[in-house]
Amino acid sequence: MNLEQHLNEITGKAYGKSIGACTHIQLYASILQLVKERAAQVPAITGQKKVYYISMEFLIGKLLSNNLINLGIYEELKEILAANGKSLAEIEDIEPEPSLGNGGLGRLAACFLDSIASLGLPGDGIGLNYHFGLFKQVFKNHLQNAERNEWIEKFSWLCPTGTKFDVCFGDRKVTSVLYDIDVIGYENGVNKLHLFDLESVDERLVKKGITFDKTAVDKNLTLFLYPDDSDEAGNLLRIYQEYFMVCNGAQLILKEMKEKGQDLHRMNDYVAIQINDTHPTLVIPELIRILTEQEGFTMDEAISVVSKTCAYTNHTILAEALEKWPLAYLEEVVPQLVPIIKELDKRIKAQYKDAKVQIIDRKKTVHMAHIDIHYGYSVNGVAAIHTEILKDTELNHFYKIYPEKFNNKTNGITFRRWLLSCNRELAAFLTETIGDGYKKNADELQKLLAKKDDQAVLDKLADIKQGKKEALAAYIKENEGVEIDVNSIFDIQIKRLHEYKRQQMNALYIIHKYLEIKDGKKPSTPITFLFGAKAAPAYVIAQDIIHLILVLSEIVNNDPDVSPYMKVVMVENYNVTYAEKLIPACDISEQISLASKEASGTGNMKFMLNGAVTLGTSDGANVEIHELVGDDNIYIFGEKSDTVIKHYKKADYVSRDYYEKSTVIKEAVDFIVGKQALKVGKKENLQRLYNELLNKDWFMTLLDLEDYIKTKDQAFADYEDRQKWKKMMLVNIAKAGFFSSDRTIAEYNRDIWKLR
Ligand code: 26V
Repeated sequence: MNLEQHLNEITGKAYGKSIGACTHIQLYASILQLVKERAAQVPAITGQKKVYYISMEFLIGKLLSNNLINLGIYEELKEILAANGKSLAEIEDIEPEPSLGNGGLGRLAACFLDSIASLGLPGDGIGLNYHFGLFKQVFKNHLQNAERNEWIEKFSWLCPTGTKFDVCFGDRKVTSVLYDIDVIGYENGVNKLHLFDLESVDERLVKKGITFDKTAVDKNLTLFLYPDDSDEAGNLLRIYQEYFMVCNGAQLILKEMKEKGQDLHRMNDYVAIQINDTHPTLVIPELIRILTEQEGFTMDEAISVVSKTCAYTNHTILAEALEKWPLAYLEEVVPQLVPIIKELDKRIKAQYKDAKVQIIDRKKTVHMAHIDIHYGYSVNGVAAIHTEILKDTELNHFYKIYPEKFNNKTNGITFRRWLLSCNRELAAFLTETIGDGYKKNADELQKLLAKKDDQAVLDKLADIKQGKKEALAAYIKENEGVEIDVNSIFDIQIKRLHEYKRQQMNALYIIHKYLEIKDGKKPSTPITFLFGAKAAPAYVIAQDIIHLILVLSEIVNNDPDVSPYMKVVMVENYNVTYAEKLIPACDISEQISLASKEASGTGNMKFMLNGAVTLGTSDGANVEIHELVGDDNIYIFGEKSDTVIKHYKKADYVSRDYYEKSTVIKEAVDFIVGKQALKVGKKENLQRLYNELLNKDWFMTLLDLEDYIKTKDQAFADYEDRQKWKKMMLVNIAKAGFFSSDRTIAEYNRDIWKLR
């Protein structure tokens, strides 16, 4: 049956209508059905060994467009709909975005699932089905408010499976239900994302905003995703959620093994479990518990096979984000695991005298990463510099014991979503110019380098960018009510709000530029400064930084002397869908974390692929971007990681010294608590941020501010040389192939999973 007949059949059965007579919502539901039916025809990916990517977060984004692309029916369907007077783009808008992740870590997991399936590797995701996911951000009085994101609707990608498991928290028993989402590979087979839910979950528990009874564990477990992406949650509920996930995951893995008749004693021949940060660490003691209590394994046998099956990825060196739980918490939530964890700890203590590698320390705190490193077979960082820092400093004690376990896997992004789907115009032009081999072999993007002096190619790249800027401007007008100049430079910083990412440094630049314009020094080309960021509700300074940016946008955009030359926009509720519109439209990609702090970053890769030029520090994957594009195609500034690490060691960074030495810095910082800002903003928030910057500035904003201003001004000046800029765009696109998550996954498979 052809595609049009298939869709007509579905609309006919469901609504008694043909395509042309359906509403957009009816078509959305029908296409969803069609994709599910088509996916069911695609063979499941199988093989002798399978990887399970276990993660508290899968920031999958909307799925319709990607699934159509991966099934190879996007264009055809678009035309069929158009012929019937319908717009696929408008139908895509209807889909709600699930918010099952905080930021980079969750989005990476989603990119990985796409690549695993696209490479034809057997591998499923295991996670949780949060009903309201991460909060929805709403701005009111220049402050962030948090509301629930109701993303689960009648028509959904979630497929009930009928699988149920019991999960015990000591004597308390709850039941899970399992939903699956198809992960459709690009012109390849299908894997699954398994999302566990609590059978007795009760949405009525949620009161105002995102408040709910934290103690009603049998009702609340899968209501929300923790909104902290750095701070230790310090909350029992997080451990309940983590155990709920891994207990279900372990049961699912063992069930699948048994169904295939596989010998549990040789688990590592059939299964690899990739532990995404420390959040799923309890899967290690849980598997050991099940094998010893229910499968007749000795403790030695269980520990041995589990240790050969589990591998750990570290995503951060921020000490405060490495999970440590008081033993007493674990005793309360999962008493059944405590004897196992104690046994694992006892074996380490017997072997190593160094207190730094213990699992349970003197204060009876359990270090989750230590379990992963001792009882897993691989430890990887997510960018070259990050892995080196882990080996040399943060995890040096472990590296000395297990040098062979440590390896780097520089992150990647799926080009299906971050090029083929979000920038169809660029993808089509690339196909026309270098052929479509790059879609399966991203390295082929380098063929574009041969066109570096081809004026028609350069102009077309600039045209595509311009079109995307116009589309973004229209979207922002509609969603934020702000008009932006499509002929301005689009300078964009989009990522979670965190002091180490230094949105506050960008804000200080904006103040500086504002004061310059007030002084009569106008930029040749107007600039639009765009931000998107959610802040953890409990992260006070992060809220204050959002406040400052919103206050600045009010001041700048409403000042008739200045607004023709610059605008500041912080988009509300930044999410994957917004990223897909912002990234293709960007000229300058802001990647300005304090060197050594951003493990990798993946937004930097998405921007580069879409022809933006990076303005960044030597941090995370920026370092590798720099190596690939060379000095002439990137703007690097700021202190290097070794200098920064030394400052921390010696505790010799004093932000006030930088403030006092430089009038430029002083003027910008003082503006935060100046008359103009206080007239628009709240004294409490602005004063607190000002004090923080002057008296603490833990992430050394003022250290790099002058170099940042200088380098950013240079980038804006270079933008005037349109020819030079177009070439930079071309080189960035051409060199982005390395950052395909297909390459990353091929490396995980080659070095860690060894699936075939
Ligand atoms: C920690 C916690 C603590 C408990 C509450 C919930 C929660 C959620 C997340 C985290 C750790 C987040 C770590 C993270 O997102 N790391 C980012 O990982 C990206 C993918 O590897 C990487 O590109 C970013 O540089 C890194 O910050």
